[in-house]
Amino acid sequence: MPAERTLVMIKPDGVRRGLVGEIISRFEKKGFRIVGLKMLRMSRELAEKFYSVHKGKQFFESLIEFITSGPVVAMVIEGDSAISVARLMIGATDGRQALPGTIRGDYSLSKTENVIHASDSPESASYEIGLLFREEELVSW
Ligand code: FUP
Repeated sequence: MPAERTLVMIKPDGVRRGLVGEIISRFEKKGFRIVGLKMLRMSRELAEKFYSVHKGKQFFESLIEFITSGPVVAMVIEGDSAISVARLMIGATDGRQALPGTIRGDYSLSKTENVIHASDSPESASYEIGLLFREEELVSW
């Protein structure tokens, strides 16, 4: 399996709670290579694009409000099966159901404030990376 890239993003609750270092560390220790990293505060426009697949759903508005409520830390990680492995590491969407040992399982009790995002397919990975990073901000090493 060739190296793959995926987008991981620590949400505003994770930043507020001081979990940035801990979460980055988990991906590094797993063996992924960080090839892009930034802190930003999402605008409403960017957030609506980022979550466009959820437009029209009943939780869309609260999701946009939450994700724009403070800074996020976005990173692109690279490694074998990065997309599926990162999804395993973050755990189920609802922190109450996410298994202990996963990031959400260890740090969240909520379905909205669930600490972290990771792309769920090759298509969403390339869409989300493209929204948050310019080509020259990604470093191959
Ligand atoms: P995930 O891929 O696990 O982040 O989950 P989804 O793509 O299904 O949902 C994206 C985000 O929408 C979740 F991280 C949290 C939010 N959400 C809710 O707030 N309520 C819901 O019922 C479902 C999702």
